[in-house]
Amino acid sequence: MNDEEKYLFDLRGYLVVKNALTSEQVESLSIIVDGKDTGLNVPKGSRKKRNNQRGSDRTWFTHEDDMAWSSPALLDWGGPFIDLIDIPTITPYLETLLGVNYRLDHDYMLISNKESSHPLFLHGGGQGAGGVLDKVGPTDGGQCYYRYSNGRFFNGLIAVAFELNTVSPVDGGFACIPGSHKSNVEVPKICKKAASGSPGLSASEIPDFVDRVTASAGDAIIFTEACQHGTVPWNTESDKERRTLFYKYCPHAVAWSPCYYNSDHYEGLTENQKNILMPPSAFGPSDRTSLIWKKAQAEQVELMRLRAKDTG
Ligand SMILES: O=C(O)CCC(=O)C(=O)O
Repeated sequence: MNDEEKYLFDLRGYLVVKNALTSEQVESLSIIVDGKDTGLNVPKGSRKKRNNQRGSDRTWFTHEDDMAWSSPALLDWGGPFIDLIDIPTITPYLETLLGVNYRLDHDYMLISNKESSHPLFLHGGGQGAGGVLDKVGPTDGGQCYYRYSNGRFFNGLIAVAFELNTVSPVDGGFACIPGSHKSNVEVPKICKKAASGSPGLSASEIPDFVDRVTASAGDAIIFTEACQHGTVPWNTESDKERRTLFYKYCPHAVAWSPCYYNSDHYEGLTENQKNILMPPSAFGPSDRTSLIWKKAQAEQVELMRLRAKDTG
């Protein structure tokens, strides 16, 4: 992360890393997504409403039969999805923004198209931009923080959003209030407006101080969750589709998701990838905590086995 990027991240709360993925990586990730029965892909022209998220993010609990503390992740799709855990084009940014021994907390894929257009729901930061429904604002106990001191960045959660398709601001996509990760005053009321009974803004209601961010296929948008952000409603005139893979990282002692990864589930992980999949721990990877993780992972497997037996 060079000095200009550090300056811009501190100033705005986000960065676009151009060509974080090669075109081969974009292609292989896209082919896997195409081939999966994710509940996200419906035939062209179908009126069926899409469930537009898939992954281990448990701010959404989609079905009562879902495991409460262990969830399907994009990593389960293997290969290039595993590579993204510590991809060399992104790792230096994570090390600078989070320090050593950060962990992957959760992942998910977001698909936006004309059938899945929702109002913009700004959220993040300590100011509660999303109003009463903002789960990561005022009620998070301070985990959604950003700080820079003694020459170091401190972030409670860093999101890396890999774009598989080119998105232009007129289509929709990521938007944020640049600089809001450092704001001290409550976000203007217009941002909390309820459109059609639910919180959020239609495209024409989005104030000028919300920036729409342009990204091409293969680019990654890195942002601090402390910056007020959200998804611009998809332009219903656009035939394009946005496919974004989110990998969200935090310091090793912090946890956002009630679920954690079990590194025993994934074959061929490097030592570094195993460390990044660590459950939250106040001590980071060490001989002593490794023993605790091993036991916790084994117990997780046993609980899954017992549940499967119970329902089977
Ligand atoms: O990239 C986007 O559409 C924003 C996603 C978002 O709101 C989030 O990751 O919390």
